[in-house]
Amino acid sequence: MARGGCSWPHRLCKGKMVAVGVLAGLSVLSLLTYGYLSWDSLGLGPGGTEATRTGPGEELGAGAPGSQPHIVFILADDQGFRDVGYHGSEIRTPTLDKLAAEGVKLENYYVQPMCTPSRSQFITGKYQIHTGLQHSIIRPTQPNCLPLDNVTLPQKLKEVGYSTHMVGKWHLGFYRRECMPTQRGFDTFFGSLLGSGDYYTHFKCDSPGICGYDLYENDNAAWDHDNGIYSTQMYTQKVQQILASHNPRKPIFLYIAYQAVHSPLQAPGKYFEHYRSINNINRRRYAAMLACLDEAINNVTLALKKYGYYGNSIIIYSSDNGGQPMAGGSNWPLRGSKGTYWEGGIRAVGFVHSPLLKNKGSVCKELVHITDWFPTLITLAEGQIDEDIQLDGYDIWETISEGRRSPRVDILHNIDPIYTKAKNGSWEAGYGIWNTAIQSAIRVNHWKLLTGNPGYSDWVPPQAFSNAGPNRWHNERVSWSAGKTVWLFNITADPYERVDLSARYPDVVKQLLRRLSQFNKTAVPVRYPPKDPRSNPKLNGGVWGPWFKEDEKKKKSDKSKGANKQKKNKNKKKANRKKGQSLHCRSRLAGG
Ligand SMILES: *[C@@H]1O[C@H](CO)[C@@H](O)[C@H](O)[C@H]1NC(C)=O
Ligand SMILES: *[C@@H]1O[C@H](CO)[C@@H](O)[C@H](O)[C@H]1NC(C)=O
Ligand SMILES: *[C@@H]1O[C@H](CO)[C@@H](O)[C@H](O)[C@H]1NC(C)=O
Ligand SMILES: *[C@@H]1O[C@H](CO)[C@@H](O)[C@H](O)[C@H]1NC(C)=O
Ligand SMILES: *[C@@H]1O[C@H](CO)[C@@H](O)[C@H](O)[C@H]1NC(C)=O
Ligand SMILES: [Ca+2]
Repeated sequence: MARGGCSWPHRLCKGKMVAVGVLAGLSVLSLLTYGYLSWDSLGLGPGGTEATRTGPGEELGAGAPGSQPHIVFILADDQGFRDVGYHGSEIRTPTLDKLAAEGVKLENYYVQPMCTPSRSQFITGKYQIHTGLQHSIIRPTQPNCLPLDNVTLPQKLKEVGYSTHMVGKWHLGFYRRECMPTQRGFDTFFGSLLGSGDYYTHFKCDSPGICGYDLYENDNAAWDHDNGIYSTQMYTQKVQQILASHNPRKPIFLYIAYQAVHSPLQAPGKYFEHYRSINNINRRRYAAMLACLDEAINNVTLALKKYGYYGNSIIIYSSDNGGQPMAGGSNWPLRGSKGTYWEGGIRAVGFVHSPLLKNKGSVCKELVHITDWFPTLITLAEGQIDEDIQLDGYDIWETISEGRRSPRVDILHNIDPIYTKAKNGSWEAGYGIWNTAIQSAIRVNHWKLLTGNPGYSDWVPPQAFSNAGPNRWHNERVSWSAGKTVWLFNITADPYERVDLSARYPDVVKQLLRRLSQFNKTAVPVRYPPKDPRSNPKLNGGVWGPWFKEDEKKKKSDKSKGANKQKKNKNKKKANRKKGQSLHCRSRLAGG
């Protein structure tokens, strides 16, 4: 029990109580109590193991075969907070607006600031400090992937009879076969393994000359199935095929991770129709891409209805991180962008649409995090959460469906021990509790604390996209002394992070630093290996794909003891190199 006795579902571990309790006057305790009561009412008291829940399924005959809901999880890539009609965007998203309006809008919803981190947390229900992926993204040339001993959501859903399908972008590593989506719980996979690529050709150059093809059907390059269609349309067609060929009386989990609206900024001509007047070329292209994505979601919804899934389905829509203003995305009025721990990087567009919701047409302002889908969906699917998986997510179905208080009072946004670029950071600045050179961020009820260098920190208002070229920004620049390494905000009162309260509430700062320090004690080592030249697609038939061959490993281990010794030494050298490289990692804004 590395996590100090803090286990799901009874999450009121001592550390949390202390940390939160001292933050008096925030009605945290009443929130906690309420959250605790709601656990009780679920029959999930201390040590409770009854994972079966009551809820929407019950009215439709819980336990009866066929009552498990179909789960459709749609993840958009790099869609900014303001890049949806109902958040005031100039880009029209009639489908998203309608589905959200008829469902439950999540308006206090958090994800991680980049692709791999959000995807890893969604699929495991765990923070990055508990999977080793706390630094940056998985790069195509790195021998790294979601650790094979971390249990995934599709694996859990398969256990209880779900048919599991993934369409779209994986970005959780592929250096060996065991890392592939089909080995990590999906019956079928159609999509890409990397973080980005051409929307039509599915080629990607990671660096000059290191290029390859990246479209897969299950474990093989999908040359034969590649008809050069724009990926948003191609993935939607695949979803339609899956739905058409599956029996709707059997539960299905469909994870649709669209490539849109991540760069490169490409869209078919017809989607530019309404946006010719947007002068900023990046924003115009982004608008077209988003328009197409919106149409795709409409097509998916129509297919769910046409083939008989809709009545017993839960559609969850989420962005994976904030928008990248340089690539057309907008997070206004939030601060910062993709790749940062400002709200613009992590506060996301999200909603749930389902005939099974009780409070249809409502707005949920309770704290919800991307790790919460794991326990929520497994519980809805009548699956079992093993007591020994230490989850960071909470079952938030009643919060969403019935408007109850969220059981969640805090979010560890991240601790990245490798990213220590804040030059003036120190243990002193962290009251001897925490080294503020480290990039970290944590939320506890209203409070959010950031340390280190949180990343690009301007506000980018809509006018920034108006007439100037992409190089001329009318940002609201931040004026602070460059040496700052601690910030404290009351996010509820100040969601735009304009008033830093760290000097005014040093005791709150200390409490939050202590909480960070507690989380840090449960962290596993960072996995961020140096690139492996064997990853070059040229050595792999022109395809990005698993390059670490099991046979090779076997042959090696079959050799003499002497050979093994040599190998060990080699590994040692590698580990040292890894350390050196990690400290000089590339910008967080790249990729993801
Ligand atoms: C995930 O995998 C990593 C690497 O093997 C391991 O250290 C960690 O304990 C695992 N975490 C969980 C919660 O399974
Ligand atoms: C949606 O379906 C229509 C009608 O079949 C089709 O013309 C359109 O290309 C589809 N759009 C997307 C994005 O899949
Ligand atoms: C976090 O934990 C690691 C050990 O896992 C330790 O080396 C490091 O000093 C800790 N960092 C802080 C800021 O406490
Ligand atoms: C940051 O450190 C430099 C010296 O390394 C110092 O000159 C500067 O005053 C510091 N800034 C702050 C705000 O502490
Ligand atoms: C934080 O903001 C909320 C909402 O405005 C308010 O209720 C709470 O009292 C604030 N906390 C502090 C310490 O100002
Ligand atoms: Ca992303």
